[in-house]
Amino acid sequence: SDIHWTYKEGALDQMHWATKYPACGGKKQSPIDIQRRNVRFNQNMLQLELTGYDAQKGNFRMINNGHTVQIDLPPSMKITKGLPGQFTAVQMHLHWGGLDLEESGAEHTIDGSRYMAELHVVHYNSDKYKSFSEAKDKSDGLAVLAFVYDYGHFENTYYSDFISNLEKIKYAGQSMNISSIDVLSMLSENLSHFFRYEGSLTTPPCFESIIWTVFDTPITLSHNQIRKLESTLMDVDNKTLWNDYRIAQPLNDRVVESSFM
Ligand code: 1SD
Ligand code: ZN
Repeated sequence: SDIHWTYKEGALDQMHWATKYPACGGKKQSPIDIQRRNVRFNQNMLQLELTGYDAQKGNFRMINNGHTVQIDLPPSMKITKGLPGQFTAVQMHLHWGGLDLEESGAEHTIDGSRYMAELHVVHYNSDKYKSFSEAKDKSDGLAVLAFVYDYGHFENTYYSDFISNLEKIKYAGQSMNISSIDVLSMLSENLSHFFRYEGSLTTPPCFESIIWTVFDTPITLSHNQIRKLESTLMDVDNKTLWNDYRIAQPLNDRVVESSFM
């Protein structure tokens, strides 16, 4: 069938993903609720080394794919230390909530509370696999860096271009090229405090292939910036694209580790 998956509406909403995508019913799914009192501090956990994350010039595609806004990243961006092997960046995208309902839209929750939005920087294991598509369904295939967003008092000027570009890719399928990107500046300031666990893609087909690193320090955006993120893009049905997050999945027998006490 060509019924399209959705978050909340229609026949294939998130409660029913597993009927078409069996992995979505697995035991190591994402996102999860991170419970601080249950995480295990791992003092041997290595800090991440991010190479090529600073300002890059080139031609990068920014696309409204109907589920999110995605920026394709250059292969010169890599995680060179801190994970089992080298992981090469592929793309980054966001998940957010809804303006009307004032609903928050991060995917990972922390002690049950949900931040406004969440950034995912997706990488594949380039030591073992030739491409993202080869890696995406392998248990050691992918690594995602996740950052939550919170309200701040000031405009985050590292997001100004990104936010104003949303207008230009309003409709599902639209894309544009951007000529520079500075991902490092778009992350949180504290990269040393994070949680780590093994999980899955948070969208169908939900492959259990991701080493998740969820940072503790939120990135802040102004109210205006968050409002624009929540209200500018349209989905495939030409409705406002919002609340594109999956609810927390059972932890089952997994343990979440932390890099800090
Ligand atoms: O939602 C994304 C999806 O768009 C795609 O990027 C996938 C990687 O193939 O990853 C998921 S997520 O788990 O990074 N949300
Ligand atoms: Zn995502």
